[in-house]
Amino acid sequence: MNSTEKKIILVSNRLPVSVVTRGKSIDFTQSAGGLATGLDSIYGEQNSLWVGWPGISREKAGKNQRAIREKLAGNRFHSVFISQKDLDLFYNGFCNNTLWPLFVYFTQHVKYDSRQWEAYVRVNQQFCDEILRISSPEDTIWVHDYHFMLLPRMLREKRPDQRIGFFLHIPWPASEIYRELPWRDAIIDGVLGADLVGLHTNDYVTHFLHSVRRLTGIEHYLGTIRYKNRDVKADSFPMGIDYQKFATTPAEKPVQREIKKIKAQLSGEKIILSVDRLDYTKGILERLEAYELFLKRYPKYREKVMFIIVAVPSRTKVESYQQLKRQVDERVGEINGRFGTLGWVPIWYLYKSIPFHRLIALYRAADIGMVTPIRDGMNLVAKEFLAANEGHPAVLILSERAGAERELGEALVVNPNDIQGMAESIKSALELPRKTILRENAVMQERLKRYDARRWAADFLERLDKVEPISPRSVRRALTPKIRTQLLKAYHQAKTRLILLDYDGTLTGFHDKPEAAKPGKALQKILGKLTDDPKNTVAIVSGRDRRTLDEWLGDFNLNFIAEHGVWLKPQGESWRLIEPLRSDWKTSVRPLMEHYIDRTPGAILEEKDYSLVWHCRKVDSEFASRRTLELMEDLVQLTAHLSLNVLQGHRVIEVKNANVDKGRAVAQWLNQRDWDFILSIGDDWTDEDVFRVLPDHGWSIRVGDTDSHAKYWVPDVNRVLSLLDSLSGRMTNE
Ligand code: GDG
Repeated sequence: MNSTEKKIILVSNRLPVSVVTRGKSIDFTQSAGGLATGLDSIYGEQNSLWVGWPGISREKAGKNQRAIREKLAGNRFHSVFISQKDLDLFYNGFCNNTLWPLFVYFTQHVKYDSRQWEAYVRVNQQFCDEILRISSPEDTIWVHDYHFMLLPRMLREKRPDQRIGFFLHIPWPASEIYRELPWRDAIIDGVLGADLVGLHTNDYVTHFLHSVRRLTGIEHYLGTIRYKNRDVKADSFPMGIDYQKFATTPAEKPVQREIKKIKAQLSGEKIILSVDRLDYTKGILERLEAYELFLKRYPKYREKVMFIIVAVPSRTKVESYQQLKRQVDERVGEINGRFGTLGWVPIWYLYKSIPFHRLIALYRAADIGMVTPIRDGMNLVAKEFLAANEGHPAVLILSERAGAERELGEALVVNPNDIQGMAESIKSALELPRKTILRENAVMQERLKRYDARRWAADFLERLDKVEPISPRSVRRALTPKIRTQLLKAYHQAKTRLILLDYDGTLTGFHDKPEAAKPGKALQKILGKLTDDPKNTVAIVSGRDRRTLDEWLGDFNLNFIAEHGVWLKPQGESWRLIEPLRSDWKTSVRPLMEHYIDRTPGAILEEKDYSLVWHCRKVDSEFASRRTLELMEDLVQLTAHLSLNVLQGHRVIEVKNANVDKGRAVAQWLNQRDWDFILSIGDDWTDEDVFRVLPDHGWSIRVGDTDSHAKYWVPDVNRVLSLLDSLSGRMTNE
């Protein structure tokens, strides 16, 4: 591989191989698990590098670290060694004791431990540093799974233009569950560092977008979220398998031999098979119960069927897994003891990982595949089972809670908690006509063949390539360092300057309570410097009431516009109305708005001299949007014959006299003279009225990248302050 070529960097917790050291010898074994098998089939075809943990702690690898790294590098695997302490706290801890159980709805197993969270941050940072070291900004980085949900943001901070994808292999839970996580904001922010967020099914995408909206208040548009001035796209990509491999391997000799061996040990019994990691989400105990009920209900099938359960050891250091292992051992023993006869064992139970060719032999030897997880992001076993049985009448019993069910609706679909239903489905599967099975399977096999692992990965990477995090329009309008320099130059050359500044969201950030946005020291200093310059006329063009502006900013040589243009106060004069206005309409509008306040906990009513404002910044965002819509409709109807404007902004509705706006108010200053330099900065729709009336040579800047009449945009309040600060400084070449 040419190191200067663009690479695709895959990042996952485990590399697809694990290291085993015995004394001086270093061996590698293939790691089992959905992610490893899925990506393995596409890896190698791309110019790629796979970054992950090689399955051995830093301490255990000891002096062998270098040798392991070098050996794996030959296969384009880049090893990141994790310390034993972090493996406990990060992997066994935060990943498998917090994120995993929460995301698969097993809240009874969730543990919240801030030390484990700190380790999660630490290991994400460790991977970030390593990736930055070995990659270039042109590479595409594809981060996988719940172990690295902070990584996209960490990378983005260092490399704003890097292409970053994130795929979650487990479900994204309903927002009500996700909200339980103490670190929910950091995790959402972390994931939104990516350009493209992939999930297995549309349900998970919906849950993800819902969680984003509830926690950040940001709405999506057709799956695109505008976050921190970038577009992040969320979409579903149902992971496929290497279909050809699973469909052709059964014909191979070692597999055929293995099938014969299996059958030779039986006396013609039908085989029911299940293959999973030993995990509480996989529904193994419920499946055993269903099998037991089936044997009880239908004695004629005793000695005619047998159940082969392959349970691959998984997360064996986690207490809940150890407990599950004991329970499964016990239940298998009970069922075998109760129903077994001298010549018949109802369950063969294998607690180990088996070689690939034996797995395929089992898939092919089986008559029924029972895949009944309580929750599963996708479940590849179901797909592999079907692929291995092309032209062969094997029935798939599939849980409706596996992501795979969305593509495999022709299977016998069951509710994994419905023991009776599952017992009945075993009977139905045994009695289904061969023709029906082949017909239904063929439909599913065709689908799996088309959208296989390669298509899945290619689809994701192509979409990632197409995401335009910043639209061409935004690029054109961004206040780049070059334009900033031109602005500073124009400012310094001017003898008369007019500076029109909105307050909230422009000079200070938003707060839940409108009164908490008092100017801080930094802002006071900047305003002091700007207003002390005799060439400057500075006006605060705000929606706030007169009293607040006087109280907070009255000591500066400022001009004021309050209540979105209702009140004017030129410097050194007193407040006056822009024109005679009426406020008697308030008596008919106020009761309606108060009614909505009563029905919307957290909403508040602000009363200004000539306007009424409904704020719902503290209200849950979905609820807030619903109520805002309803209130808008009622207000528009109520005010149809009054000379009023009903304006909807970001979580506010303001009712005010028609024809009064900031644009009209600033005319007072704009028309005073021919200004050499005019600058207007604002962050919302009320400021658009100002941008619209500026003369051509005026500089207009909107905070945040949205559709606007402003010529330029800056991302946040800090950029505004730094710009204003540099206006009052000396001209530099920044
Ligand atoms: C996670 C999500 C999602 C299993 N036992 C043996 C063995 N395997 C292989 C199977 C299959 C893989 O492991 C298991 O994949 P699953 O998808 O069924 O489940 P998870 O490991 O929980 O995977 C899951 C997946 O990620 C992909 O996104 O579908 O929802 O939980 O490929 O063949 N392979 C061998 N011997 C075994 O004993 N050789």
